[in-house]
Amino acid sequence: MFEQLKTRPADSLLALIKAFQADERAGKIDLGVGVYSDAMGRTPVMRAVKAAEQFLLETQDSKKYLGPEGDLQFVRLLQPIIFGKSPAFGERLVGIQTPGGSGALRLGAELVQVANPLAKVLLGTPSWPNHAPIFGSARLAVKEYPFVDLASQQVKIESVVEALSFANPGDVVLLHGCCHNPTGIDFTTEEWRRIAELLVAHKLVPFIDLAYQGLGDGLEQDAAPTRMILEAVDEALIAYSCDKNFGLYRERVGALYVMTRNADDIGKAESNMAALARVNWSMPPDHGAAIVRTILESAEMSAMWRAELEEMCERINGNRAALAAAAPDLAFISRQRGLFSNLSMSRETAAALRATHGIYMADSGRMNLAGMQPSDAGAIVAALRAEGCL
Ligand code: PLP
Ligand code: TYF
Repeated sequence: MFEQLKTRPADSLLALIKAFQADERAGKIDLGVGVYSDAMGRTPVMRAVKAAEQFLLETQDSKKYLGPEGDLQFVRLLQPIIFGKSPAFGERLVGIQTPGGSGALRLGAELVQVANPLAKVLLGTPSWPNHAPIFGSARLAVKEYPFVDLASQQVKIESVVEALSFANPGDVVLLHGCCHNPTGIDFTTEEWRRIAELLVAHKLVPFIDLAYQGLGDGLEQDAAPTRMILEAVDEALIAYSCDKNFGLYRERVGALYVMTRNADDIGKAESNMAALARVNWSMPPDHGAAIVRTILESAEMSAMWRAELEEMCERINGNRAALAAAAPDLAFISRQRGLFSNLSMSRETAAALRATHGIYMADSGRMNLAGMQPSDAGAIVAALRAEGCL
């Protein structure tokens, strides 16, 4: 039967990892896949993670099954970090541990499909390349609309307003909670307010993807739009990832939270989330979530984590400032947040930046600002000039 299969293209972002490794030039710069690297160019295991792993090694006395919900203490301890202390949505919120933010997106998509198979998912483009395939493979119709104009690096707010205004009640709106991937362009507070009003007016359900909390302006600031949206609407989904802000990428740590209209619906949502987890992965992998739980249970380890996350955030914003200072045309980079900015360029130009200059960014022109050093800014700007991008 396998002869029936058609060969499919590799994920182009993940393919960049191999291409970069294979390049033997000394001055090569990796602005490809979205992982953080430090001033030494390493993606270290965070200090608090090492401490928690040590603690788990010494104290964990069983690896018996936890169940499809995973580590519920992990899910509970993340809640104040994401949602704050407001009791407003407390009893209408239920969460489940998932394999990464990707697992949360998939589970949330399937939950929507079960609850309302006719719901369309509105997706602003460009977006993370996995968004549309995840919703599509959960058998939901995806409706894309232009979100950003890369040439001007501006949100197309009228396009967003139009997309939401013409949506049907019950349609789902995918929103990046902070640190938009791939553009680094987040809505202003004013734009978020307008979106909240449209969600309410047209009875739309926000599905917030929060994969980079703490890597934009800090934990609290990065959560503010999510909290504001949740205050405004009746129902919502939140796909959360700890893979970037705890540096746990390959451990696959995330959670899906669902906010229901009233406390009566909580049990229904909870039982469906567990049932969908069972048919997808039965139970999520434990180790990464146990690390995060251990950190959040300890005041000392939490403080270590927060301090290192702040260092990471400052380093990224320092790299942004260095690029902006090296070229006036790149001033917008210092106003954008998170790991990414997306320059407007052709695939050929991105390929030339790799081949001629050893500067690896996605074919789309997306660059990972966490992959450079401030001292690389001059070389990056020179290469962009040589290829006619500036
Ligand atoms: N959502 C966005 C916007 C992302 O960039 C990523 C990155 O991988 C994810 C979700 C998924 O995160 P995870 O690696 O936890 O599955
Ligand atoms: O956008 C990125 O680079 C990260 C990592 O299929 C990633 O989100 C990229 C592609 C993919 C999974 C993770």
